[in-house]
Amino acid sequence: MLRKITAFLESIGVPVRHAQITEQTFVPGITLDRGTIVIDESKLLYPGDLLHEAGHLAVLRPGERVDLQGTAGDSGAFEMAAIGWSWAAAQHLGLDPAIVFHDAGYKGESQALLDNFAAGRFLGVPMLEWLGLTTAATYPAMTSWLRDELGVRRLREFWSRREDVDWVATNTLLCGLGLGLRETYDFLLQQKPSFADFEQWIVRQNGGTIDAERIARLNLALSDHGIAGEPANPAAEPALSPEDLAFWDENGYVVRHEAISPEACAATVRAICGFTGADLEHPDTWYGGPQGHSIWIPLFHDPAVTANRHSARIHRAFAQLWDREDLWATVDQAGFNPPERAGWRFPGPHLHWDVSLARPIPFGVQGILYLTDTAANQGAFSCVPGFHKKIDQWLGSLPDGVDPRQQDFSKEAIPITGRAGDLVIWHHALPHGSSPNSATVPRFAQYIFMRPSRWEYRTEWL
Ligand SMILES: O=C(O)CCC(=O)C(=O)O
Ligand SMILES: [Fe+2]
Repeated sequence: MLRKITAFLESIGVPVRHAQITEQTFVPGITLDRGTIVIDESKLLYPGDLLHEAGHLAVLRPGERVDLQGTAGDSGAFEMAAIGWSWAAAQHLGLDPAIVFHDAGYKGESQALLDNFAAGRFLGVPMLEWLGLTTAATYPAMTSWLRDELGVRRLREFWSRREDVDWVATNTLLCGLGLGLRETYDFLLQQKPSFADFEQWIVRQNGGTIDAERIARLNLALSDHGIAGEPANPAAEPALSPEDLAFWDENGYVVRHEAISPEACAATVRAICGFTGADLEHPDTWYGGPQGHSIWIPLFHDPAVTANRHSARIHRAFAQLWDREDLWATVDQAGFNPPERAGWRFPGPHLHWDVSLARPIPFGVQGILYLTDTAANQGAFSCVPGFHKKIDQWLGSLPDGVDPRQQDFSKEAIPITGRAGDLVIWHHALPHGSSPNSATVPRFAQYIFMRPSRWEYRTEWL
């Protein structure tokens, strides 16, 4: 039985070591040393105690487990969680629960505990559920035997990709964790990390910490009923005027001037130059950076780009368009579109849609933040104004077999000029793209938009 228990503990990632224990221990023959369970078989009286101690370890975060020395202690809620955990472990191993809840322990309450569990009154389950280890509906089956570092709902399913996490929830999950889609899939596919390594990578991408309040909001957003996002800032002034909103309705795009400060623009330009190796004084350095022949710059976590995603004005502008405050900022790339020259032609994106053309097209927005003044011929963002109003009807009028994505909108598209710090927001039903830069300086940009936790999405891609 001892072998069975220790093999189980090792299989779930609780380290076990056999050694002579000379000091006095709280539980006979068992002590904890930096998160490892140390067993002295000559002194061990109740092998079931191993499951209780392991239960205490299991309900702590990995970083907290290694702090444990001697005994796990027995603070109320965690004691209940450890009890619920050890009962589930006994069931899982096919052991008589009386081996765990033995007469010598539990201050004489072991029989009462056994009676409760036998009658289906499962103790400690709300706590285990809160820790993400099981659900009330499936207990004593456990979703996971060890508590995660971050405790984010659905993260384990997303990591294992054995269970389906739908596209909308995936986006909310990654936005909430401050992660870009591409970098996350690249990391998972290329590194094939353990779950613990994945969590550590997430924390590193966030500069070493993710605040607990953000995790709590994200967990609510990912629950069946939650819709939490970034909190509203009631003090923030409206970002778009009634005229702006009327313009938006009519044209399907709008420019929010001074969405970020000149200092924030300058810091972001510096970050992009740092990444690409571009020196504004020397045009030869504008080409051949690590981004290759592309205007997309995979710069996701520089402090300057992160700060822009938390701009209150940007949040307000999107909140007005969505008519709700609980939004998450996408973690998207930056942009660097240098002037065309021999050997370097504008690589696109030409006019396109990023949304499925299955009708009706749901509401959705996208955005680009200009970091320097952007003239019409400087690779400006371009779009077909007002197309959001007619797209459904236009799609319906196309003869069978005609691909809407192959139609030429170049005559109807207009370049949207702007100053440094301007945010251009457009309805995703507008054909849009960047454009060739025939000016003498590059266009610097950051792609940013915000969405609620849930949004309407067509699974069929047309
Ligand atoms: O870079 C641009 O101006 C357009 C980018 C674009 O197509 C997009 O962000 O979806
Ligand atoms: Fe696009």
